[in-house]
Amino acid sequence: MADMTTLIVISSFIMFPAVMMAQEVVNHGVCPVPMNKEEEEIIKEQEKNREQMEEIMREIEISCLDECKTGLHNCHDDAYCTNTKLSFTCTCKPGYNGDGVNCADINECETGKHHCDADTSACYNTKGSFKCVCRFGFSKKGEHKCTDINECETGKHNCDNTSSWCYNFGGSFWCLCRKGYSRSGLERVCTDINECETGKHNCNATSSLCQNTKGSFRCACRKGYSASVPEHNCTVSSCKDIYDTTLKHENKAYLLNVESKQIPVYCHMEAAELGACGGGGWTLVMKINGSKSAFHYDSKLWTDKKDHNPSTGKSLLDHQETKLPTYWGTPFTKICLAMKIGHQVNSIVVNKQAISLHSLIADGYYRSTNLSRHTWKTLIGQQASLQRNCNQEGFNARGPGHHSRARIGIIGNEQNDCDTPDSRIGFGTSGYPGDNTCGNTAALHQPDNGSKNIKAMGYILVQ
Ligand SMILES: *[C@@H]1O[C@H](CO)[C@@H](O)[C@H](O)[C@H]1NC(C)=O
Ligand SMILES: *[C@@H]1O[C@H](CO)[C@@H](O)[C@H](O)[C@H]1NC(C)=O
Ligand SMILES: *[C@@H]1O[C@H](CO)[C@@H](O)[C@H](O)[C@H]1NC(C)=O
Ligand SMILES: *[C@@H]1O[C@H](CO)[C@@H](O)[C@H](O)[C@H]1NC(C)=O
Ligand SMILES: *[C@@H]1O[C@H](CO)[C@@H](O)[C@H](O)[C@H]1NC(C)=O
Ligand SMILES: *[C@@H]1O[C@H](CO)[C@@H](O)[C@H](O)[C@H]1NC(C)=O
Ligand SMILES: [Ca+2]
Ligand SMILES: [Ca+2]
Repeated sequence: MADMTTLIVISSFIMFPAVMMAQEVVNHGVCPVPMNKEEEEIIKEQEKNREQMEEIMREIEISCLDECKTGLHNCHDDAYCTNTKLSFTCTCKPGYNGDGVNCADINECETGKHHCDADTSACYNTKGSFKCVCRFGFSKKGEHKCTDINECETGKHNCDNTSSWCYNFGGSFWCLCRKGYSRSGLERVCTDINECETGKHNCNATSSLCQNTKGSFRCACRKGYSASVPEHNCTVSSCKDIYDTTLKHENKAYLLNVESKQIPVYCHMEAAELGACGGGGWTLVMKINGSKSAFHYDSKLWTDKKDHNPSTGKSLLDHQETKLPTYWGTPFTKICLAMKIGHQVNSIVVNKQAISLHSLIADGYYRSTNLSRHTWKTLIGQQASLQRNCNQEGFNARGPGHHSRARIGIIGNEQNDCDTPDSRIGFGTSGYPGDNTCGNTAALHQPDNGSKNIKAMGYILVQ
């Protein structure tokens, strides 16, 4: 609305000729819009008619005066001024309340007219608006939205990876203790649980000793016990283990832990029946009938890891053949080789250390022993007969061809080489001459005690 001052200024202009006045109006900037030609013409024509001119001027004044631009309005600083034909209007800007002359900031935070998600942000009132300020642990996403910061994925966490793992949640994260670690009280860090001290272990005190480790513990086997798989319980895995850990030494089958399986195996504890090998805890590996072909030199039984009649491995000096998992699963430092011919049992000891008997034989490579032909002959007794030369003894003893061979034993030849051996004493034998798989064979090519084909029951044990 035009005020009094404006009206006084305007009325003084009316005294001047229209052209001049129009110029004045422009110069003074009262009406920034210059009059158009049509209006000038009208004013010229009507110059002499004061009444009419005043009328026209009033029209011009009204139409050209923009109170909003001239500042001749009383709208509030926080209002929009809108020029109208006869006047102007004041409208409070968005975010303000009032009639336009008086405008007051709306506190959206208090009135609840905001879009801030209370879970992730806080409303902050500003002049004319408001802000959603992200809560701790949240980051801005869009104008009014905040989302959780995944500290675990972005690596902005300080969880120790060994003892804990990062768990993300809205607004923060937490280091959850891994298995084997715990938090004492309100501590942030996870520390190793000493299972051995707290008694939270399952080590069998008889066979093992608890040892604390970071994040876990282990049961270290005591002397005489072993675990074929590290995390398994310590058990007796050989007859020697049992011999060393028990007072009563009975020759019979015991449960042994072989290749992590519990199997009954005959243990030779006391020095009865077996001759030179004596006692001390011999573990049965094989029983071979020299009349049968199962343990022929070329049989897979020497190279594979499959048992053969394992149920008959619970006794010793009988006539049933067997091959037990102890062939590939039992380490030893010595081998007992025994042969039974009729009622006579003879045995010899081979001092040889290996992770298994299988490891000495299965690959087919010759491995020597150093017992002497005389010692090998004691397995047979007075009847033993061998040619005088070659004398190759040990594991996988054989010539280049299909003459006498022995998986464990000695081969002889009449020539001074090992090309065509025609005699042998041993286990897992075959080739010219004869058909036995365990015992003594000698062809009539200058053997030292005549031609022989002695088929024995053979027994192989390890300790
Ligand atoms: C954290 O430890 C786990 C096993 O506990 C492992 O698989 C992972 O690679 C480790 N991560 C880092 C970053 O070291
Ligand atoms: C602990 O080991 C010994 C020897 O192997 C065994 O005789 C005993 O039964 C075991 N005790 C338990 C609770 O398993
Ligand atoms: C070890 O022995 C304990 C009892 O002494 C038994 O509870 C546990 O299952 C055994 N663990 C294994 C792997 O054999
Ligand atoms: C070995 O097997 C043969 C053939 O089956 C049998 O006749 C013989 O009695 C067995 N030998 C012994 C010592 O048991
Ligand atoms: C075998 O024993 C003899 C003496 O008994 C020794 O001279 C020889 O070096 C030994 N050979 C091996 C391979 O041990
Ligand atoms: C040869 O064998 C016979 C039986 O055939 C035996 O009586 C004798 O003692 C043996 N001789 C030798 C030198 O081994
Ligand atoms: Ca988070
Ligand atoms: Ca621990």
